[in-house]
Amino acid sequence: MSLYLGLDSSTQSLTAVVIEVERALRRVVWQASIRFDQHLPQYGTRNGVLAGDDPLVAHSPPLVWADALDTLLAKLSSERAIDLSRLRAVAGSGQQHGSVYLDASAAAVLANLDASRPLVAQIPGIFARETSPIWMDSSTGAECAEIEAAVGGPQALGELTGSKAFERFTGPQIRKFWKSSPDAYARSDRIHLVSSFMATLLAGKHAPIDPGDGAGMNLMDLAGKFWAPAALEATAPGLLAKLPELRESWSIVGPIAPYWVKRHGFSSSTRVVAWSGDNPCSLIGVGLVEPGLVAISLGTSDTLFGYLPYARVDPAAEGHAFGAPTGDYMSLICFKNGSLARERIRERHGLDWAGFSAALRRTRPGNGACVLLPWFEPEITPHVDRAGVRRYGLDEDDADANVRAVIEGQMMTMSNHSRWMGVARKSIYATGGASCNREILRVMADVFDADVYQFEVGNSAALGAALRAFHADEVAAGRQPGWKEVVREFAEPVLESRIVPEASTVRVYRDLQDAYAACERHALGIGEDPAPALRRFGEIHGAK
Ligand code: XUL
Repeated sequence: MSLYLGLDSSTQSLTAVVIEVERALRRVVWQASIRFDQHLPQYGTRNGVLAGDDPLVAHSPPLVWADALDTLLAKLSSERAIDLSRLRAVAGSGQQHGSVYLDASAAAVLANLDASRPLVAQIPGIFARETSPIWMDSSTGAECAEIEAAVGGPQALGELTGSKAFERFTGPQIRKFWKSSPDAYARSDRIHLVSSFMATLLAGKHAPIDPGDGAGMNLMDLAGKFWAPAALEATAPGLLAKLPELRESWSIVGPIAPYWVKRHGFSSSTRVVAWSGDNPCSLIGVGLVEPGLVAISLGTSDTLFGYLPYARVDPAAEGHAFGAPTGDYMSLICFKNGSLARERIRERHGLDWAGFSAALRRTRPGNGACVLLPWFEPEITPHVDRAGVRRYGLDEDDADANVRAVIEGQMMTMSNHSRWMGVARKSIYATGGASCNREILRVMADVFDADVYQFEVGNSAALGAALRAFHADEVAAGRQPGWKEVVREFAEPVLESRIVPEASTVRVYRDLQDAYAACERHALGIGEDPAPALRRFGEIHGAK
């Protein structure tokens, strides 16, 4: 019986999913999570991020990710839940865009770790930069403009790399680092993504970057899947020599390093597979290995994504084309104000999740023409660089109305800003932490006019990583398993979970779409007062 481990190094936690794959039996055998704030409080993170003075800056300590890896693998081994000698391969998923800067000592230190001492006691000296900018950082507006100008404009950069310049993308972050700390940049021997850094720790040697995560850097030629010279040149001097290799998602980095074998009892034949981004891994974890469906992940960020057989770039330049772990492509659009916005409303009104759901049940679709734009943090889509929640016709103290408004606002904005993807949205696969909440998914079904399905394993990124480990191990053994066969039985939605849209509510949301878009344009400073549009909506569907 073969076992495969998938790890998901996300913003707030590290999660493991172990799967067992046999011809007749396919099942998840172990799952566990380490939450950074709660289990490793000594790093001082809040929701996985370090506090700072500048609201546009978001950094995390890479040591917390390394510590979580040691802690989680110790748990896997000590619980004796699985027979580690049967673990054939491990792959992983990392929050996208975040970068880790290692100096020239890293390779030797990681290859010679002492198994009698914790990992984090041995690696503080390998970093050329103590903290890592992560995807929530939006402090690189100037660098985005400079990079776009150098390659011939946003459209040209989008066509080359799959996205125009985005503040959280790794290239603009590297450029900012080079400009502000040229000496530390010069000392950076290797610049990893979160994904390739974690794979490096497991393999004890520098791991490659895959095209799924590589496309989130504004540095990779999307069509050719190689580092794009024009983008590198526009970003920082000498960058090519500092980047890991780009290799296919099913590449084997090597056997697991002796540290993990001696310290936690892993088998020295366990293979480490290249890691990818969390969204590319989720694509596999929800079984989107052919065109025609979209998934929505409700996590720290909310993302909407779909498989693409070819690279299709967003003409409105709000979204992205990434590589997919199948070797093809995926489209994605990201909303920063996901779970943290839902939690802010929940906490502000003293509700638990049951109370939050009850408020959704008590309130009417359309919310009596009360609208909320949930920009608790600067937003990625639409681009908002100054945080500030905007309310239209909505009393800040009305708990029920604010609960419905935040969910309707999130679903409206996802629906409106994802039309460019040009994929059918008749069925939506819901994943991520909040996808267990059926009241939230009811709003999703009605706003998108689509059937919505849930999955048994909520963490599709970790499951997708485990499935990728299985796939890569098969490829390494000389077999070529089809992706439908790889995901069979694991990444299939629970059919009985289907939520069907209600025709009368779909009509309400169709009418709200214009009023919502008017609020958004007004809040962005590019549109008129939306009061008349909201009044018209209220006259038809009822006002507060
Ligand atoms: C995607 C994005 C986020 C991160 C965090 O572009 O920025 O979804 O991957 O999980």
